[in-house]
Amino acid sequence: MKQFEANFDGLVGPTHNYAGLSFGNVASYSNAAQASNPKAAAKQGLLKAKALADLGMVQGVLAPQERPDLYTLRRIGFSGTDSEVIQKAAEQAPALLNACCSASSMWTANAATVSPSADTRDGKVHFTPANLVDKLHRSIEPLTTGSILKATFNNDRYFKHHLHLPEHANFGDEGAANHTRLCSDYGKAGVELFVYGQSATNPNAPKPKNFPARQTLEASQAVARLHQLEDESCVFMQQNPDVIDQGVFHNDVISVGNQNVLFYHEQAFLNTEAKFAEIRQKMNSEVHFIKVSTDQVSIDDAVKSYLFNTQIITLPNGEMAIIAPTNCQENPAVFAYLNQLVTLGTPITQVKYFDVKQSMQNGGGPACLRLRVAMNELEIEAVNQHTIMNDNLFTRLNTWVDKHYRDSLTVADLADPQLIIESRTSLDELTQILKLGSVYQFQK
Ligand code: SUG
Repeated sequence: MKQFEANFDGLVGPTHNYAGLSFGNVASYSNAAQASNPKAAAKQGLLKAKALADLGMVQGVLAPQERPDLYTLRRIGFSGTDSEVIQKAAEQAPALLNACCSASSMWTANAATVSPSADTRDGKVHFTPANLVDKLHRSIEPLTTGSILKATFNNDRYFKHHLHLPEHANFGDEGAANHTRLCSDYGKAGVELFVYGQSATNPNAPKPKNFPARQTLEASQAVARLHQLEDESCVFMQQNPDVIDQGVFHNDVISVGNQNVLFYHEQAFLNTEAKFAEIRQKMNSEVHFIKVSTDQVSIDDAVKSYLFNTQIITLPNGEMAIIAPTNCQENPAVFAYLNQLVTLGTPITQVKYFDVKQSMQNGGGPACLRLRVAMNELEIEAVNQHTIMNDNLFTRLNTWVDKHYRDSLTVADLADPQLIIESRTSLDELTQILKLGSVYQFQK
């Protein structure tokens, strides 16, 4: 049976804005209070997704969440009509209103951790939504994420959906951004590499000094248990706390893997050699570890360009391509490195650049915008087919964005009561296009 790795990109929601909500994420902080362009952001995302579909990849989309999140605003004591709730929050607690308006569900690498059926004991594809407890604006995502995943992967025979982990810092979980699957072939059992920022229950373990470590070892272990993974096919590796303190808030800002390739910066991890030996032993087949040294690309350049927040994809002809943000072209050291990389004789033979600057300005590159789901043909057939990208869906989604999205949004605009009406109208239409059913129901 044929095996694929599908990418499910998050559609950018109509409230995409720059509110500086993510301490430790350099781009989010440095672009705070700039005007955003939700329409351009959504279209940049659609172009990338469509280009991957045109390359012969299985490409899907995941719906955004309803924002402003009136359910949360009411839960924390703002009452009255919808517009009164928004007005009171804007006057009394603007920071809380901002947190309830973020379109951050677009970064679907943080939606969930996914284990393909080839790795799990019950032979199902497992999904655990990330609890995202480290950031208030993201901690309100997981319940709706779970609904959207169930409506997209809506077949109990093939897909197993778990509840997100307990909402406590000990179980801080950021999903697939800290999870990489290495394998010889998508359909064969692989090694699931969980990269964590800190161990919550060991006070003596290394941890960053300035910025938060969003992923704990305990969360990664819990996900591995839930997903019925064998110990012999899991590796738990710690991120280097020094790079977290330089703005590497997720592992996918400093390393990325695909099949038998792990592309990483030499400063990415702790105990690198010992852990790579464990990966080699558990893989039992060849692994290409492609190391980028500090001399070639500094951590600062890696964080600014998002060299490692690229997608490595296997094209239908078996070659691998890197899907990079145009920011990599604009950074001389990174561009020189990528030009050289494709000549080194590794499986990576080409680089394709995409402008995703609207997302990049909030710290989200190409890899943040997608959730990877390796599936066989039967599993792909069991996915909600209305979410799969093709010419027709691309046209419909572009028309939908043109109709509903603004081309400028400032933080001050978040107090506009019209925004929730626009958001609901657009999402009502989207749920019909994607045939999702009532995924936002509990938020009402
Ligand atoms: O969680 N930015 C997101 C970016 C997530 C990137 N994801 C991965 N690396 N996989 C975050 O920090 C910024 C929102 C704001 O400031 O308005 C934000 O949430």
